[in-house]
Amino acid sequence: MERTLILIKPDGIQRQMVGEIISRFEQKGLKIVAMKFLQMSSELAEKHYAIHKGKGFYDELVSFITSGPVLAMVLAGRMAVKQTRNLMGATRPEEATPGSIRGDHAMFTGQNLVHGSDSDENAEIEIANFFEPSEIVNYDLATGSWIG
Ligand code: DAT
Ligand code: MG
Repeated sequence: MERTLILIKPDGIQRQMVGEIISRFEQKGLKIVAMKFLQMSSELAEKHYAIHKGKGFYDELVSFITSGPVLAMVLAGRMAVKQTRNLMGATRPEEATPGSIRGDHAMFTGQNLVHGSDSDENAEIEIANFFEPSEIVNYDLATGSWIG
């Protein structure tokens, strides 16, 4: 069972799309194991986006993610990183497939509604930036015993 860190970014909160975005992940079958509504500090944003430091859009990225509250969550499930990235759609909304979150609802790369970890290794690092181990809840869904 893999885990991933998902953020509903400030544009998702401002556009009141929290329910819409979470429901897509739930309907797919991902399990919510942690959730936190917070205003990210610049320190946390710099840590979270450390891999992008030095890129042209880095300052914009940090400033946008700290511009308002975000919803952070840990989702668990089989191949959680890949499954959530498929549901999110491509980074650039004009390349995101219709049916995906970004494909259906985003117009700009800088405001693409949602963050999702891009590898199991990065997921564990990103999860640790936002959650203490004690804030992650271990429980079973009825569907968890399905074979797949
Ligand atoms: P993703 O969010 O799909 O993992 P990423 O990790 O490459 O994409 O980049 C992180 C975020 O940075 C992305 O969601 C939006 C922003 N971004 C990426 N490339 C950009 C660009 N060329 N111009 C402006 N913002 C960009
Ligand atoms: Mg990324």
